[in-house]
Amino acid sequence: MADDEIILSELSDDELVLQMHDDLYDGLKEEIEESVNILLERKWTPYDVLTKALVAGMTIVGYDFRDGILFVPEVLLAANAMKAGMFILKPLLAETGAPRMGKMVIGTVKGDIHDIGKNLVAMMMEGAGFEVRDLGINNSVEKYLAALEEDQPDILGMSALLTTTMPYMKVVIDTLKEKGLREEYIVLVGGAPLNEEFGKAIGADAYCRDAAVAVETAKQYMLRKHNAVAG
Ligand code: B1M
Repeated sequence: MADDEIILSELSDDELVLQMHDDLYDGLKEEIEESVNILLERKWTPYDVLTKALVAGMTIVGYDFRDGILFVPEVLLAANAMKAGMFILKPLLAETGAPRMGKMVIGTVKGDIHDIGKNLVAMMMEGAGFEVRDLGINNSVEKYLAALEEDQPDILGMSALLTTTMPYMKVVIDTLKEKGLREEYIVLVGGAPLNEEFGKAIGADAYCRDAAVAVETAKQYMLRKHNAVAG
């Protein structure tokens, strides 16, 4: 073994989290998987592993991609390592035994292939007791409509990470309006380039800054929906 080889299990929690940020940056899938398992063995909650180690690491990748230090191939490797970590956490986050809250259809909009944030929202919603149908990436209005008709969910969630694809959310909402279907669904939108104002401008019910906000917002709207039915 080389003298400078790092034994992940011998690092303190703080050192391990910093090492995970580095390993994510370098796209080291196996190291990320090992570290996720170590933190879980150390009784970290799946949510803390997700936010403090994985999401925080991906944020650093995002800054350097923006600044032209990292390029698409490196970011793809980082994304794959992130997904491998999320794959371990997914069943644990869904295991909360939360009561059935409602149904959601979620997908990334047409022209956009970013799916990490959307996957995270889907995972957290499942963990909170929602049944989630994930339509994946690059969804046309027709695909959203077909899924809504088939599944009759309470909530439609849309994700967009590009300033060029976020206007497509309005295309979907306008089509729902034209078909007289807009009031049938709670429409939640999210993604890094969006904000509250954009959410309002396109006629969504709410903009969700992150996955935790998406869960809280969905719960609030479901409560309102149930109260409206009961009252
Ligand atoms: Co792209 N990319 N990318 N990229 N990428 C961004 C988005 C960018 C901001 C980077 C940058 O330049 N700073 C930039 C967009 C600039 C802009 O539009 N103004 C960009 C670009 C330019 C591109 C390409 C055009 C690059 C190129 O080809 N030259 C290209 C576009 C491809 C396409 O979609 N057609 C591209 C490609 C890629 C990769 C394939 C390499 C990879 C995606 C891999 C994958 O997703 N499977 C990638 C990545 C990884 C990123 C960054 C670095 C990270 C995104 C991410 O996963 N973040 C990103 C930089 C950034 O965002 N700062 C960037 C982690 C994730 C947990 O956060 O997705 O924000 P996020 O999700 C959060 C919230 O936003 C919210 O909750 C999530 C969890 O808390 N949320 C929702 C998200 N969706 C929601 C839905 C909801 C609710 C909340 O519904 C209810």
